[in-house]
Amino acid sequence: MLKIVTGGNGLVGSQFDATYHKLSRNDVDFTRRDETVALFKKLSPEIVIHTAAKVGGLYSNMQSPADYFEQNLRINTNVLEACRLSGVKKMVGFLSTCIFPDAVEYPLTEEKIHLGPPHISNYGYAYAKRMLEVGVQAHNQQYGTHYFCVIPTNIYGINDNFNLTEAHVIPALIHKVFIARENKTVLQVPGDGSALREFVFARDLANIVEMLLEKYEQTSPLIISSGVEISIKQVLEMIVELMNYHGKVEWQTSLSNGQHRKRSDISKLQDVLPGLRFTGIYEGLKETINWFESNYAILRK
Ligand code: GFB
Repeated sequence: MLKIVTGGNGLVGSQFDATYHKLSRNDVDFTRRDETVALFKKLSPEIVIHTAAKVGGLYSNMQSPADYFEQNLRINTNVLEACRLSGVKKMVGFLSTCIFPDAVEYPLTEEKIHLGPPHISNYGYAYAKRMLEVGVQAHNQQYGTHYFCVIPTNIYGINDNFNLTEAHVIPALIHKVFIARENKTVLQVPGDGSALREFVFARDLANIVEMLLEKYEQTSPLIISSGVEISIKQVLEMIVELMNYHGKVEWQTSLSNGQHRKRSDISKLQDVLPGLRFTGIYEGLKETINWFESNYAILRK
């Protein structure tokens, strides 16, 4: 039974083991319909874990909303159609808790996705991802497929993109602390650190997706989070401690904090997979930082 992972070299895709056939940019351009459909017809997979996307942190999303909208819409439309045309039995799509409405009653639950416009900082990405969820439900209804989406909170881990301008907060801060420590310069951090986030370690997310492929019989989306909310300031303090940085920290408070919080309700996930355990943030940061320091020469930065 062929199981493929799109985005096979990415933060989430790279966590799956060698029993999966990994597809990356070197194999196919998912923004091109003809290439995508032809490849899926050739491989005819039974299961598709679709992680490929144009992703980035808050500031990259604010910079280029059209790129995030256009590329993700193309990728998801092509992969959905290619799955249908090649008879894929099960497909898991990836949304994100940042696609929820900005004005919303917390905690976030799966039913609230479309109850209002997303936060202004990432509406391009958010609407494109919402259309993946719509596309999944429409395919299930019209073609009797069994596709579903997971909705992770902020993901971090080894093999992330550590590019200073495109990256999400944890890889960006790890890289910034590294540079400040090595060059003995002041650590400049955008925002004021007050924003709250829930984080999920990429390896935990991959393990949960595999369990869901076995156990989850429905097609409604599922929020995946550790359920632990933490401030950006607290995350920075752990990274600074773990990386032995003793220099000055300067908050660039003129820069946006993005969404203040994305407090999520994980009861649906807990019903499907009772007793789930997550890697704690301190442990996860330690593993990510160790990997970063030993792979600095070859990692995406
Ligand atoms: O991971 P992040 O960029 O995305 O986190 P979001 C942004 C938060 O971290 C803001 C603070 O409160 C920033 O002020 N922060 C501090 C930093 N230093 C940095 C830094 O050096 N880089 C970055 N990027 N942030 C994203 C969405 O929202 O969530 C994406 O825009 C995606 O579409 C992602 O869905 C999961 O959590 O704010």
